[in-house]
Amino acid sequence: MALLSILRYPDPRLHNIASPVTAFDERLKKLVADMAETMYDAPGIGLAATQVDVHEQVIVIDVSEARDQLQVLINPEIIWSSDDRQVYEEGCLSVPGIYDGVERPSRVRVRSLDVEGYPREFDADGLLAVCVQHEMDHLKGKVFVEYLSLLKRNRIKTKLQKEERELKRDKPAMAAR
Ligand code: QAP
Ligand code: CO
Repeated sequence: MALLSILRYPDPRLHNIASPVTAFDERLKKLVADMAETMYDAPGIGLAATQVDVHEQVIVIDVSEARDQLQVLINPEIIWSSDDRQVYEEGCLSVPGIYDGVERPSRVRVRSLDVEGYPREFDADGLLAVCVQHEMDHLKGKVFVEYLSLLKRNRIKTKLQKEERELKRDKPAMAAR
């Protein structure tokens, strides 16, 4: 297993559209295992392949308290959404340190494949519903900050670009120690 590096907003690769998975092979199993390890290490509750620069429809989620309920969604589709909506304070491993409210349908019905390629269908509400929709947005090239006002999004962009510059500037100094 290996930790993967996570793309940070506003990296343009976060806007790539993911292709469906067609081969349920060892390579897919390794990608899923590495994504799960990366999510647990972060720690996060969800990670889409887009965020680790792999543009295929693969998502890992664990919203459990004990961190022992890994869900793997391959080629997911939302086949029903509720009319009622909820606002949830979202964050994202690709947008570190930023949290803001996003309104989405409260409940969704999801159809997806597991890592072996077998279909599954489930209903999600609460945090799981938020997480599934947030991660599926990543596969379509959408980051949660795109639901916020242009003013907020530009502030977030500027802040993260500044942090990125500082990170890069600190790297050579660390190597020289
Ligand atoms: C998406 O997000 C999500 O800023 C998953 O410094 C978020 O795991 C779904 C994280 C909210 C539903 C509700 C974010 C970790 C993790 C940060 C995450 C950070 C460290 C975010
Ligand atoms: Co995210």
